[in-house]
Amino acid sequence: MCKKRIYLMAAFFVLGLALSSVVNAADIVARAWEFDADLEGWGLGNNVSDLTWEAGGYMNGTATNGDPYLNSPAGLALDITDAAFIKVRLKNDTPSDRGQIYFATPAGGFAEARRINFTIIPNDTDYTEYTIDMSDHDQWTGTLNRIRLYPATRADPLTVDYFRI
Ligand SMILES: [Ca+2]
Repeated sequence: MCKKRIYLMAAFFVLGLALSSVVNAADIVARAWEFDADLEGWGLGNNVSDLTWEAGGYMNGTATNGDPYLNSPAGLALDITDAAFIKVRLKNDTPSDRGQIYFATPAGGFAEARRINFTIIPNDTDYTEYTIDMSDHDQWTGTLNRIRLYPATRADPLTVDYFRI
């Protein structure tokens, strides 16, 4: 086998490794809440009534006004250095087209400085997975203490299948 061909094969191998790492970046999961058996420590934040676990693996509640949110357990101490994406699967059975995520780090608690909006499908009759790119947020770094989800910004039923970081 000539040297040129070996170099070419090596180049393709390295290229393949690089491409596979790009593809897999969105699949890195630092922490996941699947709600398979219970609420896994998630709880009422504000303006949500009747938050319950639902057979089939869902968090279910009713937003009572346009500012509903749910909190993860506190004290996560999660290293988010390589966690560039959040994936949340929910059913937005409301006319709202916007969800929000707030996060708390050692730099500070839930505040506008640590918020990101994401677009959701209004009046969705099925579950949709939303991938939120956190890598451009300058405060998304180091250690995550707690996270807060606004599944929509309208009052109506809300259902979340999973939340993955
Ligand atoms: Ca689930």
